[in-house]
Amino acid sequence: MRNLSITEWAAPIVWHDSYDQSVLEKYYAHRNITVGLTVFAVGRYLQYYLGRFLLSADKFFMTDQRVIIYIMTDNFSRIPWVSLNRHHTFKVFQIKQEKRWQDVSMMRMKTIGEHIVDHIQHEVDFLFCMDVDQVFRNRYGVETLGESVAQLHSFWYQEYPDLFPYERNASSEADIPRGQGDFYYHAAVFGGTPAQVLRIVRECAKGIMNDKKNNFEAVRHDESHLNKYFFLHKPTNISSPEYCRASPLGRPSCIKSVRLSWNFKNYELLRGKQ
Ligand code: 5GW
Ligand code: MN
Repeated sequence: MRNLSITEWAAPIVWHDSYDQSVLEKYYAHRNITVGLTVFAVGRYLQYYLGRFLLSADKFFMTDQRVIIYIMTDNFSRIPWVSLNRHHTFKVFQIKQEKRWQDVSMMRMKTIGEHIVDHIQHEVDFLFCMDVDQVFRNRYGVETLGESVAQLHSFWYQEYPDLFPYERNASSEADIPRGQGDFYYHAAVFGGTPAQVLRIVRECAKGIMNDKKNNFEAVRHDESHLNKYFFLHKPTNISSPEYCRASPLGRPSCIKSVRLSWNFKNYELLRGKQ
C-alpha cells in the first residue's frame, strides 16, 4: 500500500534514496557528537549474538562519529573480546537475570532509564536502544538521528492500521482502538536524545507496571507500550524497514539497501533450560 518518505506530521521516513548523505555528513562533521547504543545480552543471548552484533556495529554503525556501546549483561566474564575502531568504545554493566523471558525484555525499559539518569545523559548526544539478535549489514549513519526515533516494523509497513498487532484491550495502558494509529513500530530499535529516550522508557515502564498491577500483559509486551507511546507522542524521525529487516533474502523491490537485519533465531536453544 504505502511507501511514504514523510509522515502526516512532517517527520522524515528514511529510505536509501530519501536523503543527501554529503549534506548530512557536512552538517555533522564539525558538531563533534557522540552516539550511544544500549544492548542487552543476558543468558544465552550473550554467547549467541553479542560478538556478531559488536563486530558488525563497529563496521557499519556511525563509523565517523564517536560511539559508546553500553552492554548490559548478567555475565561479565563471557563478554567477547572485540577490538573496536578508534572512534568506538564499549562499557559493560552487570544486571540480574529475570525469571520469565517476558520480563527480560520488559525490564530493559526500566534499566535503560536508570542508566540514562546515572551517566548516559552526560556522555552522549543521541542514544539508540537495540535488540542484540541483529547484525549490521551496511552503513547505518547520521541520517537516522533525531530527537525521537522509531523503526517501522518490516512485517506491517504496508498494512492498514486496523491490521496492526496493537494491544486492543481497553483495560491495558497500551490500548490503541481500531480506527486509530499511524504505523506499527518495532521495539528492536528506538532512540533519540537521552532526555527523550528517558521519557519513552519511563512511560513504557509505567504502562507495563500498571498493567501488571491489573494482572495484564500486553499482547506484544514492551513493544505494545512503545507503540502506544509513539501513537501519543509522534516520533520526529522514522527509519524505513531497510534499517531493520527480517531477512536479507527475498526482499521486495522497495528495499534496496539493508542496513541491519535480524539474526537467526532458534527459540528452543535460546529459551531452553540453561
Ligand atoms: C529470552 C527468552 C525470551 C525472550 C527474550 C529473551 C532474552 C532477551 C534473553 O534471554 N536475553 C536477552 O539478552 N534478551 C534481550 O532482549 C536481547 O537483547 C534481545 O534481543 C532482546 C529482546 O528479546 P528477543 O530478541 O528475543 O525478542 P524478539 O521480539 O526479537 O523475539
Ligand atoms: Mn529481537
